[in-house]
Amino acid sequence: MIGSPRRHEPECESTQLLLDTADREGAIATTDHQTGGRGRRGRSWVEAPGTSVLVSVLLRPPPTLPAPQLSLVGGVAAAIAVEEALGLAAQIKWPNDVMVDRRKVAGVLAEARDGIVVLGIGINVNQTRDQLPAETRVAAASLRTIDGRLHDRERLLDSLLTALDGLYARWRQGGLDAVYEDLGARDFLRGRRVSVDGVTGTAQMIARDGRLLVSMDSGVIAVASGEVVFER
Ligand code: BT5
Repeated sequence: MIGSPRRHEPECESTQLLLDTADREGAIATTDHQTGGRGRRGRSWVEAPGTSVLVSVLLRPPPTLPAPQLSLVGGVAAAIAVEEALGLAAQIKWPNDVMVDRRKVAGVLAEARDGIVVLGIGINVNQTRDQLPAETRVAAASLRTIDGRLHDRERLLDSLLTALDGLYARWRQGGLDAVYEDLGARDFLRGRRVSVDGVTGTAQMIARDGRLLVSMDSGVIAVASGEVVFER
């Protein structure tokens, strides 16, 4: 079961650093504030203390399954938790952003090391507009800036872990195909003009293997990883 044991620190550098190979699968680390929160590719994740869900989960995925798919699995879990809290639809912007109203409310980071994957999820919950980072490539939002209400972070964490537990079990059994219905229905980029590492085209869909299909003048390419900028 994902969620225990749980280690909570009032403050830490990053919850990603609180778990290691000695922990058992499903162990989680949480905090109220990170001084060195991590995004992908050396970027940072920033939040005002006490406003967010910040959690890392230790997973031991079978070596036969592509670990990068876990960022999509985590994204679906975060989207479901956000939808339960807001009563609004959330989307997944491939490969790791959770969007509501075209704004990023959550980010996912899957870090593989020594046979384990540490899956980190950050959800913006109770930040005011002023407390959200301003200079982001994708505009940021919190649940509070979306519906004007304060949300219970522990309850959100609970629904996140429940969703992740179910999705991860399905993924272990049947790969991305087994969770694809929940993923494909929330594909934010589908049909949008995008640039992937400098090349422009139209995003078709997240393929069943987790790659992003983009149609370009030269044909359809499948992108395994990269930075996607959407234009409209
Ligand atoms: C992510 O990276 O979106 C992954 C974020 C994962 C955070 C969790 S929190 C728990 C665990 N512990 C950690 O240390 N990390 C994980 P990326 O796609 O690279 O997005 C990072 C970019 O998003 C930054 O460069 C900013 O532009 C922007 N950003 C930073 N903080 C943000 C926030 N709170 N809300 C929205 N955007 C943010």
